[in-house]
Amino acid sequence: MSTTKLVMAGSLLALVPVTGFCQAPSGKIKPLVTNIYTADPSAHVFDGKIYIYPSHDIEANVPQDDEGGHFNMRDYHILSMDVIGGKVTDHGVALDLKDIPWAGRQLWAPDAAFKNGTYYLYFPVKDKSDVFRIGVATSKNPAGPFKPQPAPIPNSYSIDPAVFTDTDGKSYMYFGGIWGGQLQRWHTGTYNKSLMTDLGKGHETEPALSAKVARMSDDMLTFSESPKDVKLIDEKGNAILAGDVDRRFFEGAWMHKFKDQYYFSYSTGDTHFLCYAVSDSPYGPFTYKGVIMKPVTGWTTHHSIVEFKGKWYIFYHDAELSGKTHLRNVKVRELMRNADGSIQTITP
Ligand code: FUB
Repeated sequence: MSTTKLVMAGSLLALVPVTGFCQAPSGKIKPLVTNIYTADPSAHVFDGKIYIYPSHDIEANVPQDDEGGHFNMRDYHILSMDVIGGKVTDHGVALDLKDIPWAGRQLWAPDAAFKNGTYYLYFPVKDKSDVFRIGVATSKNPAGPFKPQPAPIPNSYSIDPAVFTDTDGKSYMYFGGIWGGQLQRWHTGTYNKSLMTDLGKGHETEPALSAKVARMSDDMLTFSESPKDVKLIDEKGNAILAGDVDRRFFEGAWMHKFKDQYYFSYSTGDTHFLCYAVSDSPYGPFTYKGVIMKPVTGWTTHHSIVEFKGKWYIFYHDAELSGKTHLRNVKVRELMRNADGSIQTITP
């Protein structure tokens, strides 16, 4: 089947059961779905099932550039499965760009949360001025359809929201991404369009730009505080520097808690690692600990980590199906830890 047919089929189908084994007899990890291209999987356990909130990659024929113009996605499909390795269901379109009144283009990596009997879908999209903001949409069903709020979350900017609810019930949004994710443009507090990638030449020995964290209000629709820096430090307590490109934050934040420790994980973007850092507070500072996953096929790397039935899993993507950076496919594999809680590095 050609690429075009694959994508068209995906956009027309709803509630599609898809063969969902994740590991071939050879040991090779297989894409979770092949009827559509998917990326940036945020996985959660809701109602005893795994729900995956991915980006829905499409061929929009936009030339590749450093701002990620070729990632020109227009809707979200939610996937679910009862067991890891079981059948994967594609629930069809859960939210469409055309139904978000303030949106311009590019629906990027989403996340979801559940509170007060409501499911929340958080999504980054450029507004009509081409500035990334983060929106929220609600549903009574984890698979949607989701109804968007009329405006973006006030004080939100940049991309890749990841919402973590702590064991005490407090929820936090981690977000941000440099280069095409525009985080650097907010460095001074107001939007400065001239900063294209990061802080630029001459800033390599300064602390790297940080992801942001903000506690969510009880209704999960706004921030209850101004976003703060997610500080990354090395084992000596020094800030990770902008020039330390194998360790500095780029995009794709995720948070999980293991044995009372907060694990902040992220992508290093142009060096293509998934890394993690640990703290005893959800606000950090987080001490860099190592690489979770070495580079995958394709430019971007993006993940989530979730516990399900007593095991930990990492959901991630690569570009195995298409061989093209902007047409990705999500995968899952078990995440292994050492006795001290450190994460074993995966070579995909
Ligand atoms: O999918 C578009 C962007 O690519 C995401 O927002 C980033 O994390 C990267 O995966």
